[in-house]
Amino acid sequence: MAEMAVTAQTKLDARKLRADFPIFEQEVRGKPLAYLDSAVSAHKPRQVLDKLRTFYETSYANVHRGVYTLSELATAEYEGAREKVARFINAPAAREVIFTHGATESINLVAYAWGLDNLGPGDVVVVTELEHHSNFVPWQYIAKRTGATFEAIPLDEHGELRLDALEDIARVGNVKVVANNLVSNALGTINPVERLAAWAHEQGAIMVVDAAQAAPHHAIDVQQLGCDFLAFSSHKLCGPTSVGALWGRAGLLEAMAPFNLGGHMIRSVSLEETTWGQIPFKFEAGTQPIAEAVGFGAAIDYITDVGVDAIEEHERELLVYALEQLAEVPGLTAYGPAPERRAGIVSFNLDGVHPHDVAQILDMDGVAIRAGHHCCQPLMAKLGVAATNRASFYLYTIPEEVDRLAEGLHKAHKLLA
Ligand code: 7TS
Repeated sequence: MAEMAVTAQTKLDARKLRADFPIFEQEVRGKPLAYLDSAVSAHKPRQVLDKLRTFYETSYANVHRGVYTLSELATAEYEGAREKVARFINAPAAREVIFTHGATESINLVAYAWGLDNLGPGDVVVVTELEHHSNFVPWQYIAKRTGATFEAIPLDEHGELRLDALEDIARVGNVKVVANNLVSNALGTINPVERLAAWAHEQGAIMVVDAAQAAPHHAIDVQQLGCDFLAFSSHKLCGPTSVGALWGRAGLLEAMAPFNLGGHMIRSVSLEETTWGQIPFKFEAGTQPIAEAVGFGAAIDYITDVGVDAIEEHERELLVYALEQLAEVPGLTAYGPAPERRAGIVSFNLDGVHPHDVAQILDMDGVAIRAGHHCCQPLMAKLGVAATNRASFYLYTIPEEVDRLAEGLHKAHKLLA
């Protein structure tokens, strides 16, 4: 096993944190699990699992409905989780945080509820070539539905946005919305969202930030970013699936039509007319993922205790180490910007070997990585590939797992290239 400085300066003790995660107690194909796919979803610590169980066992009821004690307890837990989300992203007010089923639903909410009423012919919707499909397809679709023009900021050869293209884009029409991820799931690029938000506002546009890949690994401050909406999921930051958040400026949310219609989001309903409730409830129709939201709050507590800055630093050290190790694998091409410009994600291809074959060879040794287009087909087209392999790190990733990745890649090269 190679010697390296990864553990020496790290403020976070990944080996110790790992003990919080029951998943690592099992072996895969007779080997300890090396889980290098946290960008797709992160594992759950006991603290979150215990919280879910305790909530169901002691405080569970539907929220905002009963006047009985149990419902009040559940409501307090649910609203407490909303406050945790708000603090986590430095939102000015908790009522600006809407619980959704995840980043995808959060972005669809904005694209439909804001987009259908605010876009039309002559308007321009701007995304980037680096978006996950969930921040690309809804905008492309709503642009088509409304007659707006759809533009994508291109990438340079390092996987960075080409901001010099903005002038040309501004000449296409009235820029009304700019949508970008803060961290790319495919390359790890940390995008210049603050600059894009300033540019969007100069154009009279809103700035929508997909923080699905940023929130687990990179401190977020919506006020500093200067954005208007921000979306992320719980499951990528050690929380339960099926819950996420949308933050939006109160003024915008109040002016928007609802997205889902039904129970709990109304003020009054009659045969003639229905009026909407206050935010955030206007956007939370039906029974919410209540326990999941409470678990989301527990996950935020967990990663806040560890420290998001410490997580980012830990991942960067692993990234630098991984890039060194991967550079020694014959025929390997790695994509993405310099380590200081990205999160703990490495995308690469082995010359002449299909990414799925690489991932299968690694799996034989208990190493889990992702292979595919990562829901970023426009980016794959730009890179001139159909798919890549992707390894991604989190707070529980240890350098030995990177060593096992590198060993597996040497093996894949020998067997298949
Ligand atoms: N945006 C980004 C940048 C993402 O990475 C993902 C999921 C999403 C949005 C959607 O999040 P969801 O929780 O609503 O599904 N990312 C990935 C991935 O990297 N590989 O598969 C899904």
